[in-house]
Amino acid sequence: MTFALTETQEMIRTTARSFAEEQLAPGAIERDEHSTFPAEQVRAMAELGFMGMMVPEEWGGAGLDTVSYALAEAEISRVDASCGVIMSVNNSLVCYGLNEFGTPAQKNAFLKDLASGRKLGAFALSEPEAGSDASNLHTLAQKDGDHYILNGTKNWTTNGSTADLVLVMASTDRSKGPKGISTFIVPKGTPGFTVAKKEKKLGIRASDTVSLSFTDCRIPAANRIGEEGAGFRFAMKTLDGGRIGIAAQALGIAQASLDASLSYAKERKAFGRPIAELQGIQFKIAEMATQVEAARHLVLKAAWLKDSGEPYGTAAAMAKLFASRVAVESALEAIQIHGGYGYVQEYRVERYLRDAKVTEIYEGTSEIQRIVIARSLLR
Ligand code: COS
Repeated sequence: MTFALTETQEMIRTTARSFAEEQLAPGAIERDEHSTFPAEQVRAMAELGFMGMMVPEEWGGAGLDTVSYALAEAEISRVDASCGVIMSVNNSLVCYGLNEFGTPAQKNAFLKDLASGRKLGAFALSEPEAGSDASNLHTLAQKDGDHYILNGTKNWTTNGSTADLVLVMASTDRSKGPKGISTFIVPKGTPGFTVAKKEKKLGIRASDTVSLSFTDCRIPAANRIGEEGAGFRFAMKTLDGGRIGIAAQALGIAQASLDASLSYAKERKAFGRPIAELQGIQFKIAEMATQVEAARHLVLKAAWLKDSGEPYGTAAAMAKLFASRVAVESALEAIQIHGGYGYVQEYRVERYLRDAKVTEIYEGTSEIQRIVIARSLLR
C-alpha cells in the first residue's frame, strides 16, 4: 500500500495548480458576479488536455488515469468551481459515457472532438419531475423507421446552452420504467432542440445551467448509445464516475477555504497579535484540515478503485457525501474566521460557500448517496 503519487500524477497536480492560479484566478470574481461563461479559460483547459483526461489518446483524450483527473479537478475547483463543473461534466459524464458505451463510429464522430476539447458536451437526465427519482422520465423517444422522435423537457443541464452536443436520456416505453430508457446523442442545431431557460443560481454562476426543450426532434437511430432500454443503466454507471468528479470538485472548494483561512489568520491581527495565535482559531483550522485530509483520502481511494478495475460506486458515493459536506462546513468556518470580511465578495470565501452547496445536490443529492451506500451494504 502506498499513498505516494506517481511522477505523472504529481506533475498533473502541479500543472493544474499553477494553471488555475495564473489563468483562472484573474477574473473569477467578475465571472461569478456577471454569470459569464469562461469560454477562453475552457479553451486553455482543453489545450492542457483537461477536457478528456481519461479518454485514450486514439480517441483524442489525454490517456490518463482517474487519480490524475481527480487531482486536476480539485486544483481547478480550488480556484474556480464553475470551471470545475464544466470540466467534470465533459470528462466524467459525456466523454466517459461515450468512451465506455459508444460504438467506434460514434467515438469517431463525436468523442474525438469532445475529448480534445474542440467541442463541449452536456448530459441531460433530470427533468421537472425526475431528479432523485431518475427513472421517472417524461421525455419520450418514439421510434420512426431508422429515427427516433424526441419530445420533452430536461432541466438543470450543466453546459446546456454552450454544449455542441447533449447526451439525452429518454423513455422509449414508459410502461417499462427504468428498462424503457435509452440514451441519444443530440447535436446542437438539430431541428426541434432548443435551449429553453437559463437559471440564475446561488453559486457556480459562471457555468451555464439551462432547461432544454425537444419538440418533434428527429434523431438517427445510429445516435442511440447502446441497446434500446439500456439508458438507465448507462446513466447510473456514468453517474458513479461522475460522483468522483464532483467529490473532487468539493475537495477543491474545501481546500480553498482552508488555504484562505490559513493566510488570513496569519495576517489579521486582533488583541495585539495575529489571530492565528488564538486557540479558538487554531482549533477551527485544525478541525478543517483534518476533514479536508479525510475527504482527500476518500476521493483518491474511489478514483484508485476505478483505475484498479474494482467496483467503485459505493466508494464514489461515500466520497461525494463526505467531501460535499466538508466543502460546505469548511466554507462556513472560513467565513467565520474572516469575520465581516468573509461576508463580502472581495475576500472570495463567500463564493466558496455558494459554490460548495450545490455539491450536496447535483449528480445525486446527499440523501441519494446515503441510499446508494446503504443499499450496497444491505444487499
Ligand atoms: N450501476 C449499474 N446499474 C445500476 C446502478 C449502477 N450504479 N444503479 C442502479 N442500476 C440498475 C439496477 O440494477 C436496476 O436494474 P435491474 O432491475 O436489472 O437490477 C435498475 O438500474 C433500476 O435500479 P433501481 O431499482 O435501484 O432504481 P431506483 O428507481 O430505485 O433508483 C436510485 C435508484 C435512487 C439510486 C437512482 O434513481 C439514482 O441514483 N437517483 C439519483 C439520480 C441522480 O444522480 N440525479 C442527478 C442527475 S445529474 S445532475
